[in-house]
Amino acid sequence: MSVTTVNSWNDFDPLKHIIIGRADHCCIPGWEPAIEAKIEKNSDMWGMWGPRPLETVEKANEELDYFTNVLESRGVRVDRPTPFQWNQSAHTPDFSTETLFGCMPPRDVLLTVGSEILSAAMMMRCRFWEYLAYHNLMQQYFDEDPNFRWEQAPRPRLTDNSYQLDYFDGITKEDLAQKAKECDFVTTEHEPLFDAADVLRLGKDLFCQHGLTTNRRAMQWLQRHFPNHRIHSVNFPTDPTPIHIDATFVPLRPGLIINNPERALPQEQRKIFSENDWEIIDAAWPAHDRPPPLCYSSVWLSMNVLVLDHKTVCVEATEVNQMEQLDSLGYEVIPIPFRNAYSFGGGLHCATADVHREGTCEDFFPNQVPGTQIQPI
Ligand code: DAV
Repeated sequence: MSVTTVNSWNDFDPLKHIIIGRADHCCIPGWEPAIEAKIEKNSDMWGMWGPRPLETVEKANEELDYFTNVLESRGVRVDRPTPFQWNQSAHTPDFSTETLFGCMPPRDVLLTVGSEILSAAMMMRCRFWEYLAYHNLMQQYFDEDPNFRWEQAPRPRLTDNSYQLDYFDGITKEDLAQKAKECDFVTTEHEPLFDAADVLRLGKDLFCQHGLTTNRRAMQWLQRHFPNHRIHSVNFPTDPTPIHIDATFVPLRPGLIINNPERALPQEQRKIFSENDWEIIDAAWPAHDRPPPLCYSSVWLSMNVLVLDHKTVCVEATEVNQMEQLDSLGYEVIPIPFRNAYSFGGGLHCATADVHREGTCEDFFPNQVPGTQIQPI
């Protein structure tokens, strides 16, 4: 047995090894194309860029460390990335950014599929170099696990061609909602772009959220890259700025998914689930009516839970409604204080990336139905 095994096919089989992010030196990004999708013009972060206030970094790190300790006390191996000084400008031949972002939400960057960890082709310029914070860990896994596949999606160029630069000009809430319904997003189809957190892994089937962080071209790339998997495109038309699937559509165990009631999966896309006896239920309502200060995400981080096995789940400690729902579904619920960490890019699922869960690549959807699957081109 090697010291390290990279192997994870879904988000619910018994967890053995995981990466938890760090808040050190995290920055609020300056203007770049599409930033309005993450930082709305009326948000407390608009126009404010550079290092986040030190006391908020310290509080977030305390919560991330506590989360680490809880998982370790349950026998899970936890690794942490190596933060950079994110408050520095960066350049490629195609673009420059004033600051980088951070390495709090590893889930956005690292996609684990079986024995492979793939760093994603992310659409934000300030996140272009973020994968380097995980380089030491990847090198270590490569040295320790002879089966580990250390992979990288094509590095995007992120020129102005990758964005509709006038997308947010004078846009109203209604326009934005309409555009989202039509899958007209601020990012274009110029090159494959995806965040790993848009990919829901269910064994042989990978369900990708089509939104502003993941385009169709990326799904075609993923279909060619994973020829033994079926890549599906799903979208949630009532979400005006679809960023990551893990506060929208969250699997709890084989056969059960919670769906954000404000972002329902359309009927025609539900078929593949119902035809294979998967139940989709509404997630509980968030306990808060607004996110914490300087936060990119919505109140729906309430459902961004980390499942440890089919009977155990970590939930943010103040999300009483979500805890109650999971309790009534038969889970042992472990409360984890995480509101301060939310601001840095997400909840308990975002803040982690799988390295090893027990289990194999199961075929949960033997009855394929037309509608969602990406056709190879
Ligand atoms: O609802 O703001 C957050 C997902 C972060 N990974 C939301 C999506």
